[in-house]
Amino acid sequence: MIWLSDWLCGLAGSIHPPTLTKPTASRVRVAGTLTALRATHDAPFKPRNHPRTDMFEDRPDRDAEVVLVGRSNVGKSTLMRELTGHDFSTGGKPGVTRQPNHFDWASEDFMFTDLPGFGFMSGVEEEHREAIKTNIVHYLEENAEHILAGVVVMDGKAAVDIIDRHAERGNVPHDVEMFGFLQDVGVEPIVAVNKTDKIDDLDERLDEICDRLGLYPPWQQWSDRVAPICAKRGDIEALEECLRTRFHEHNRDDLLKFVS
Ligand SMILES: Nc1nc2c(ncn2[C@@H]2O[C@H](COP(=O)(O)OP(=O)(O)OP(=O)(O)O)[C@@H](O)[C@H]2O)c(=O)[nH]1
Ligand SMILES: [Mg+2]
Repeated sequence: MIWLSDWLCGLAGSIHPPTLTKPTASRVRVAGTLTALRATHDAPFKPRNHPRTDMFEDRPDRDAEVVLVGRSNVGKSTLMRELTGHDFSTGGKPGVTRQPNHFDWASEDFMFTDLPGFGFMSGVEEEHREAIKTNIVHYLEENAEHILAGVVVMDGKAAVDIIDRHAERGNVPHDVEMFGFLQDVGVEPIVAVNKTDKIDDLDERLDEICDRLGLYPPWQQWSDRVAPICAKRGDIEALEECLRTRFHEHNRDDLLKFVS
């Protein structure tokens, strides 16, 4: 079980005994220095891409949303590109996305959101990273009722080692924490295991990831919420299938066209 207080406490929150009291925390605003690219309008459904300066006030008023979350540099913005057909800033160093990239359609009450990464970011002070993380938490919490899917993107090559390293130090690993946090705010997570091109034994790795998240292996049992993808090569079919299932469960078959 993951707690907001833990999440707000440190880079990888310490393990605390469960509490039934939902902690409160003051909202921290981030002064944005980077803005999203404005996309050209050449895709179906009249897409609109908003430059962002604030994680809350500039959120488009959309009733349904799919959110991409995860550590920095795992490939969220690359995946966003594949989902929307439009370019977003990506990079070899963590911390490229500092403000949410929203992508919506003028005629549709739906959007994809690519959130800034958390964890290590090159050239970013810890205080600022904490502020970004706090904003992410509040964004998810405040918009949970609109979020049909919280896609936790992981670097399939590195995730298990990072999780185990944090756990050995007695900390709650970020990915595990985010997975539980989404569940706590009522958003069932989907795990997109990215960079599969760098993984030798994919089944073994997916089983390990499931194990760390408390999903009893084999991973195939969780194919409605664990999706191996390679965003860089445009191989995101497993995730799109998970999203189609999720939309259907939410009686939103009208959104299937966005993931097919
Ligand atoms: N090998 C491989 N690299 C990938 C894949 N997807 C993304 N990358 C690379 O991973 C790096 C980070 O990608 P981004 O999309 O910027 O990652 P991000 O999660 O948005 O990063 P932040 O904005 O810093 O949180 C880039 O160099 C991408 O080209 C993939 O499927 N395989
Ligand atoms: Mg990004």
